[in-house]
Amino acid sequence: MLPRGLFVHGMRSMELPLVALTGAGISAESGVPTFRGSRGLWRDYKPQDLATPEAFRRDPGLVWDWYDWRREVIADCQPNAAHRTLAHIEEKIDDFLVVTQNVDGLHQAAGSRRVLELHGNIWRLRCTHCDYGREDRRVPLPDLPPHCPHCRGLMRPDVVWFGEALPRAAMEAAWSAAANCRTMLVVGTSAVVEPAASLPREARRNNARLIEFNPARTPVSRSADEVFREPAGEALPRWWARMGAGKRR
Ligand code: BJW
Ligand code: ZN
Repeated sequence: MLPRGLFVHGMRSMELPLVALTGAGISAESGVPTFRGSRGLWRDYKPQDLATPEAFRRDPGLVWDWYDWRREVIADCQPNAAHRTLAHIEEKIDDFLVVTQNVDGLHQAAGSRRVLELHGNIWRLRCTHCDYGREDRRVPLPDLPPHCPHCRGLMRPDVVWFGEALPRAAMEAAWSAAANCRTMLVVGTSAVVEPAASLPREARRNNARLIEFNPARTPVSRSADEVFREPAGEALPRWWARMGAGKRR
């Protein structure tokens, strides 16, 4: 969802001092499972069985069981120090923007308001028939799979599956932010899923500084100006404290 007050086209000429691109790793310390890696969701579940429109058409009950379980996991999670640091940065730096691939809503729970959600939000449901959508935070959902109150069509999680287009306004705003920022923080993403993975490249192409926070190496690492090989909940607050103290390197 595009945050109120964010003008997509107006941003083209506006230089943004700082933008953060976040992925599942930023929520790992909150207890939200990541996708890839030895303990990621894709170790036990196949993306093609659960995170594609074909999988949903084939077996909506199976897909909903998985999302209902993930909603229950996320419902017990709280934002961590990394989410809170980004919310704090928003209070201090004009036009600071979080571009997230996450669907968990933890940035907003931490207090961030300028958040672009590229892959949707797990707390929203939308009808596959009439496009009616609503937020629903009940866990577990009472009737699975849920049906639309207006047309009785099948409701789906309002997230972006493989092979689906990203929400256009959010992607345009994210692209513009990448092209116009001076520094991009790349936090907790394996940076392999397109088109989000192209955002740091676009920032770099436009001479932005890239600062990566990730315990593991990623495709971003080779072009990053600074890398913190640590959990984001530890490194990001420390980095920000250093910035706040005016100790820029
Ligand atoms: C820590 C940490 C700590 C751990 N602190 N860090 C070009 C080339 C090749 C392929 C494609 C291409 N263009 C499109 C594609 C296909 C596909 C794609 O990219 N595939 C690749 C995987 C090969 N992309 C798509 O299909 C996209 N759609 C699209 O392009 O459509 C085109 C189109 C246009 C017009 C009409 C129609 C179509 C859609 C992609 C949707 C991705 N969806 C998912 C599921 C969302 C819903 C849900 O949650 O269920 O999004 S998949 C999953 O991956 C999820 C994530 O947002 C996304 C990215 O993962 P992320 O966030 O990076 O997590 P991980 O787990 O990969 O990494 C975690 C990182 O954290 C690791 O690096 C750890 O080290 C680190 N970490 N602890 C900091 N404490
Ligand atoms: Zn409907």
